[in-house]
Amino acid sequence: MKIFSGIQPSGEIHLGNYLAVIKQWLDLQSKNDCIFCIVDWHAITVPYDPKILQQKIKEVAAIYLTAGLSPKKNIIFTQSAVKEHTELAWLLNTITPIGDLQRMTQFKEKSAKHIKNVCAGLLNYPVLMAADILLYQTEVVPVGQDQKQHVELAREIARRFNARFGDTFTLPQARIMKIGAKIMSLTEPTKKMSKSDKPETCIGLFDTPEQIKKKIASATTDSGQEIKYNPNEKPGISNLLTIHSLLSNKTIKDLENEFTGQNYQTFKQKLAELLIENLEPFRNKKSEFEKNPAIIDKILANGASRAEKIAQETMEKVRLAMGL
Ligand code: AQP
Repeated sequence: MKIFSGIQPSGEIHLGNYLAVIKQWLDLQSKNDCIFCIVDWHAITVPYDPKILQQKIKEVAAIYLTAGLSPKKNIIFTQSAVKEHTELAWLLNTITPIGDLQRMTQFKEKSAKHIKNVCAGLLNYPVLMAADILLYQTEVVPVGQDQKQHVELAREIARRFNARFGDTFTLPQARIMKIGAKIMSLTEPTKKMSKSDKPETCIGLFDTPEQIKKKIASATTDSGQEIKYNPNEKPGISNLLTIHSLLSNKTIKDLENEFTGQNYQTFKQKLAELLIENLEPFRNKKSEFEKNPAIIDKILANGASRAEKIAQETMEKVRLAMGL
């Protein structure tokens, strides 16, 4: 299968990105043709600091590699290195109704959050994402729950293009984890964990053991002391149980049994230990890549030239179909 997926270099990659998305990539990489992108053009649709964007791109690449994605087997590259993404996005804009973009949940949420800075790029974000996906004739897009709507729109744009200009694009579909598709904020467990939120709301993959202990200890829990999964009535402990289950590979039922009669504090201590152990490779490798940034530059340049070849083939078909 042809797989495409990406993460924005818009902050520190967190546990939600890792458990819901990067772990899917690790499962998919051996048997599929995978393209993993660092989607920097998406990250600039909200206010950002140009001085640190390159550093953030490198950090995301370091996380992809540390997690275990093979740069030989997969194509790993930065979106802005392949100009065809913007060319296709422009062309797809011409067949995308504005109403479809205005009803996107992410647009509504982000435009409310950045009320003084709602740029056209934020509205057109899903069209650029459709271009990212369709350029590579993608069949499957592993994402978190929040991006499902954008993948569905990409599919609809592809269907509309094919109907109007002839069969050109593969129709993509989202791949979403049954458990952990939406990891919630540690301090407001009814909200999604988000890169651009305050540090105490999320666990970053490079967090130190001290930071992890502190964040988990102060994570919002619910009334009572029972370790029970019930996202409606106990969103805090349910989120922590989900995280534990994904890291320990134990079912939530097994965890409920294991922690019967124990209190939130004991559970949180065990979860912090588990996180510290699981994230150790990220902390260790970070300094290795920082000492030798040329490794990452080389991998991204190689990935970009492999991606560009596929993107150019698709664009030839698209231009021909559209009479350009
Ligand atoms: N909390 C989450 N739980 C599960 N999956 C998540 N994803 C993001 N947050 C969670 C998934 O991670 C992938 C990459 O996300 P993104 O970088 O494209 O942007 P995002 O969805 O907007 O993520 P953030 O963390 O909330 O970033 P900011 O704050 O910059 O907007 C996607 O597949 C996403 O579903």
